[in-house]
Amino acid sequence: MSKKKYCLGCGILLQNENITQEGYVTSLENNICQRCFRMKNYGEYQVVTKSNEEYIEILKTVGKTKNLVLHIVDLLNIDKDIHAIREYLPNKMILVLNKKDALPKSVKDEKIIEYIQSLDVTYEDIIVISANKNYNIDLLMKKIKKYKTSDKVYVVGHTNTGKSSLINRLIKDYSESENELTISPLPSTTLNTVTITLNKDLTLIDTPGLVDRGNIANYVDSSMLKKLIHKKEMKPKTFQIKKGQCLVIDNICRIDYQEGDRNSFTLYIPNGLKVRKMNASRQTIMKDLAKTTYEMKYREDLVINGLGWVKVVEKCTIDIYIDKDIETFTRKSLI
Ligand SMILES: Nc1nc2c(ncn2[C@@H]2O[C@H](COP(=O)(O)OP(=O)(O)OP(=O)(O)O)[C@@H](O)[C@H]2O)c(=O)[nH]1
Ligand SMILES: [Mg+2]
Repeated sequence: MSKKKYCLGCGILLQNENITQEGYVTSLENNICQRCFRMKNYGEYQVVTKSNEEYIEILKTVGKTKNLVLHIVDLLNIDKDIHAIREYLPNKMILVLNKKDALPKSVKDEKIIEYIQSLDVTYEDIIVISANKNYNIDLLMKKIKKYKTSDKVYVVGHTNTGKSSLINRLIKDYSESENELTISPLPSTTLNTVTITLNKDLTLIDTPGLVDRGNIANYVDSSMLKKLIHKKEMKPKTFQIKKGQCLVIDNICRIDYQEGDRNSFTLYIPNGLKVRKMNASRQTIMKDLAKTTYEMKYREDLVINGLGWVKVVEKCTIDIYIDKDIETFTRKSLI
């Protein structure tokens, strides 16, 4: 019997028997599956729905090792429950806050770290990086060397936080390897653990990531998905708003200002999305959207999972109309 072979892009077991199943290749000579091939070469994305039970099993296995773990968090989408992953892992961990390039340049790393520390997290260290723009990668490498307990280091986090992008960056900067993991704007790109040997002292293990059902990326078509990508520094949009007015973000959601004094709303969302301010009475309710009411306190963000957030300065009451599957929540202002 031939030896099992796994996709070098996403970790799935390769097979040449069923074209509709994950891991399909026309020939077992190939090193990457057809799905990865299409994503890498044509930017054609194919959604795969993963269950979290599988990922939790992976985390438990990681938890049994004494190896260092990098917990990758997307700064544009800080997990509502940042502690969830930590609960499975007694390991030494570094919290890696990724995608700094997309935040306004005026936001200082120290401020972000202070904010995260106020959430009562316990890590050996916290670092702000950009995998795409190569920011703080050398410093991260120093920290990895400082805290690693063996040559193996695991990379975990929610889906889409940039785990594979970070590993690709480390491959480019610190190894001779030509290997490249598959990355995409869709959640669940990586399907299984993938082991990458950077050098004789360091092997990184990529993992698929915890699925966030409430993330907008699960519910939009590929043209909108492309609009949600942050290629450059975000340009926040500020609106002065009063009772009876509303903001409409593309065809995604509508936020009504129900109660409160004159206020200022700043939107931290991808640059390509259109925002219109109008009178709520003139705007018919967008079809099939669910309404949620929030009592905003002084300086809070209304977060739309996977899209961004609205910073609200004064306390007020707002209604948001959005697809019922997309999660929204409030937090104290990040910026
Ligand atoms: N702006 C910005 N985008 C990034 C950065 N790192 C990753 N991304 C983007 O984030 C998206 C997800 O990247 P991946 O590397 O596939 O994320 P992942 O955590 O491996 O995702 P899964 O395998 O699905 O769990 C892609 O669109 C990346 O281009 C970064 O430093 N800055
Ligand atoms: Mg990945």
